[in-house]
Amino acid sequence: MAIKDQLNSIKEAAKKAIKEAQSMVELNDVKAKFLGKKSAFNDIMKSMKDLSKEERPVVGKETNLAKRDIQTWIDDKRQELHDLEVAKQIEEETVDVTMPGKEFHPGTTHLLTQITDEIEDVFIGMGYEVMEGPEMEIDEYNFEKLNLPKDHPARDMQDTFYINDTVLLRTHTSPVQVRTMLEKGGKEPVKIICPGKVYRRDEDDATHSHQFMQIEGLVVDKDTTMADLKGTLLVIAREMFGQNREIRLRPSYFPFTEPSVEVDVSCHNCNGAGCHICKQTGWIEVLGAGMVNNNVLEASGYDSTVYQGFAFGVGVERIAMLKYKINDIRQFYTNDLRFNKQFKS
Ligand code: FA5
Repeated sequence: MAIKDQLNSIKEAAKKAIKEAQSMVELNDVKAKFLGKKSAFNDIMKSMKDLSKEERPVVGKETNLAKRDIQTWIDDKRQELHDLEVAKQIEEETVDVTMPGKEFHPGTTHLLTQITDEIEDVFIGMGYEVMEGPEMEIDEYNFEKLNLPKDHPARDMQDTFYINDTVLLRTHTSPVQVRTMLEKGGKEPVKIICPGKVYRRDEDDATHSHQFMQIEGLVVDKDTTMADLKGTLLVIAREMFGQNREIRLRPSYFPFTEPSVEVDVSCHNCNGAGCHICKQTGWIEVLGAGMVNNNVLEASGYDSTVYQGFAFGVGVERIAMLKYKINDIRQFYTNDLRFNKQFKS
């Protein structure tokens, strides 16, 4: 067969094979077969030596043109296969906007954490430091240095989980106040709030839990008066229950404060007119407070002839229950999502 015919038949075979290739892999095989080292073109090139001087450049040129044509067809086919693949991928990845969407349930902070954060923010704004301490505490800090020596009858006010004779689960966050005063060495002023979990051997019921949260505050300085305490309590009451609230102080007793007061806030539900929440009195008892007892100042290294202080303590659950009309404290601790989800932060 003349070389020209041979070239034509190679081209025809290549054209057919390229057309039939279904994938890149098959196309690469076709390329190897027709343009690779062992292709029919190589045989033609080898037989060039038998050609005349005049024929050689002609055949060489024809061979190169044939190879170039095949390469062009392969390139075109490659593009075609690539386009097909992209089209298929787009088809497969098409979003069906009529399909029902997936629901996401982002978490939220617990209501008790939200209230703690809100109160912390108010106090940080007034220059207070937020202090924390251990939940497992020593008797000395939880009671003794707070003017509650062993066998003091007022210990009955806080029924306690003892771990041994000297270690207990703290019954209030007041030991953090003791720790802070001791750390300051009786010299520097103190202005702190202490949020945290506390424990008491109370029977669980609608208003009592064996574990609950408190926030206590302590200010110690050289000119601290009951008027400062009252002003601070009014700020807290208004931040928690609305700017129209008023407070009243009633005499009370805490071993660690003298004088001591119970703090009532005018009812946020009826504005003081009387309703079921305030038991028709117009007032709700919210906080315990007082001027720091001299014995407490002295036990924590402060000279009570130079320094005075005030302190207050509040139950976080109680605030949440009043604010959101929650009637059972156990709701906070059962992790019922239907309850928790109502309080999105
Ligand atoms: C105290 O714990 C004092 N340390 C607070 C204090 C600090 C007074 C500084 C004066 C100066 P009391 O025992 O009243 O006080 O508790 C404070 C609050 O904790 C209560 O008003 C109540 O809201 C909450 N509380 C007490 N016991 C429970 C309980 N078992 N479950 C839920 N909340 C409780």
